Amino acid sequence: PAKVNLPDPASITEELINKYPAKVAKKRRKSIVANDPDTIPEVQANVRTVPGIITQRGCSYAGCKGVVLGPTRDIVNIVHGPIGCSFYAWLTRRNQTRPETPEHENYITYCFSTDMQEEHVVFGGEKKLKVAIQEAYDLFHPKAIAIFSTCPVGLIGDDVHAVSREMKEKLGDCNVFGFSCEGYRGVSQSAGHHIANNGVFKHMVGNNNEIKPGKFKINLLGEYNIGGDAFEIERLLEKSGITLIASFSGNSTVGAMENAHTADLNIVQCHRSINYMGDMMETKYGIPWMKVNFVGVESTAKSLRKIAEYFGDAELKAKVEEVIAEEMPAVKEIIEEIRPRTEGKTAMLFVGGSRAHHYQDLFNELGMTTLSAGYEFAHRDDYEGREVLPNIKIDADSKNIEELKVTADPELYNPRKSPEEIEELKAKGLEMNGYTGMMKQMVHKSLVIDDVSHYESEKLIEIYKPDIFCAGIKKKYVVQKMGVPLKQLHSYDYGGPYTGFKGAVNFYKDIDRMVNNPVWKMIKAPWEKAESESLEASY
Ligand code: ICE
Repeated sequence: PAKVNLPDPASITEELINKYPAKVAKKRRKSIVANDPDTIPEVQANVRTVPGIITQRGCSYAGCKGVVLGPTRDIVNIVHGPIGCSFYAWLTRRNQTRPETPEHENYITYCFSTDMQEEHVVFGGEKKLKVAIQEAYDLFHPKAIAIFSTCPVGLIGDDVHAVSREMKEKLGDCNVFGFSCEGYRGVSQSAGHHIANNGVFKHMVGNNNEIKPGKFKINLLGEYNIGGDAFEIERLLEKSGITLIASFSGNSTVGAMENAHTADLNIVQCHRSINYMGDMMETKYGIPWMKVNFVGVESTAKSLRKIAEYFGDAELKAKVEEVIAEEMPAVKEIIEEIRPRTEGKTAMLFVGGSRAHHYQDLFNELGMTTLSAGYEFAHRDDYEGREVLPNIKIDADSKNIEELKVTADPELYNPRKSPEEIEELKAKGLEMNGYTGMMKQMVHKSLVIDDVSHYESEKLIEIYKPDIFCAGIKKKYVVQKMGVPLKQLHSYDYGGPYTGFKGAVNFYKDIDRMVNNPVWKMIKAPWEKAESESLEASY
């Protein structure tokens, strides 16, 4: 990264919190830390947001239905709850999918809800849910129907699991399963990820034992195909001769997930939402997992090499090198053209539980420095890059993995690598089940902030005046009115893909256009306006 002279983080922290009441300031201070990549400090994360502070977080239902299950095209996802919960989650995540033919099932464009009314909240909604499942089945005859509980469902005690079991039995050829992912569970969507993983693992993985052809078989965990990201990764895997058994869950199907236990390696792209699945598959089936990152060209090349290293096959290694050598020149050409215009510029990233870290690689490639970054709902290990025991228990099924170890069926457990082989791979620098973490990649004195509040982000912009701010729709227009372009790193603002080699080129071009657009200098931030300038006068 370029050398920048960062202001003193301690005084900035004070400026960010000095307007808060003492108790709030005390709590927020623990989530705002000055980075030291050599001696990584502790960051408070995954704790309840202080009421009254405007957070960017979502809820458990969003994490379960929207994030993990939503991208699978042939599951009918029925939301049990008032219509708003479903309507406002309808296609907003830009997860794309590509059915084999136009006739193949694709329910992603639909919005299924039980449309719960006051009457159902008072007298119970199970009957209505059964009718909805029957109706969806009669209309579509899907392979699977998943039920998602919204807040009122938990409050009134509708048993979505019992209804699912009953309907599964009744329908016979349709897998029906439910999730207790009421929005209020846990402190953010992170709890919903875990609930989703447990359910997908329990109800889907292992249902289809068919052995697919392929020498190097993997699953791609935590790639949800936003803006077509998964398409680019699929292209690179295929070109390298690596067989993708299942994706969880971008551009994926029920059939693929049911067959996932036949793969020999799990690679994990999103480091927050799905590591549970990696752990469970390793415990029950003996499939090792490792983190990868297909955001950034250096990381993409490294990830492909990691997969080749895991399989240890000379031919695969050669093929991967060939692919990298073939793809790189086009990227180099663009970066050489763009970098002189982006070099030395600065960025801030406040996104989700994984991307605020991964996208720093692309900014580094553009010669840009990240001044401040943070996640909305990640856990301490995602920041600190080391094992951290949970400082707060949030997951309904957090015992799951331990239980699984006890009940793992020895008949199913087939370790793909012996413990000695795993140790050997680790010695070679392969981070099996490793901890990554954004902080060791960030510059000294940069500010790391968990669950940044709206007020804090406005202050940050005022103090640092970054060249670009990365967050989501909730911040976009506020930030842009301050004269700073905002790149949405959830939905990509209609752009993407940004993964792999082709995606990196898309990202470089988009960022170049944004940080070098003169229009931003024409907007005056509120604090730049003269006292006398009235609001009307600026329009
Ligand atoms: Fe993982 Mo928005 Fe995806 Fe991450 Fe996760 Fe969410 Fe997407 Fe964001 C996601 S699964 S929906 S990479 S919940 S963009 S953690 S917040 S950074």
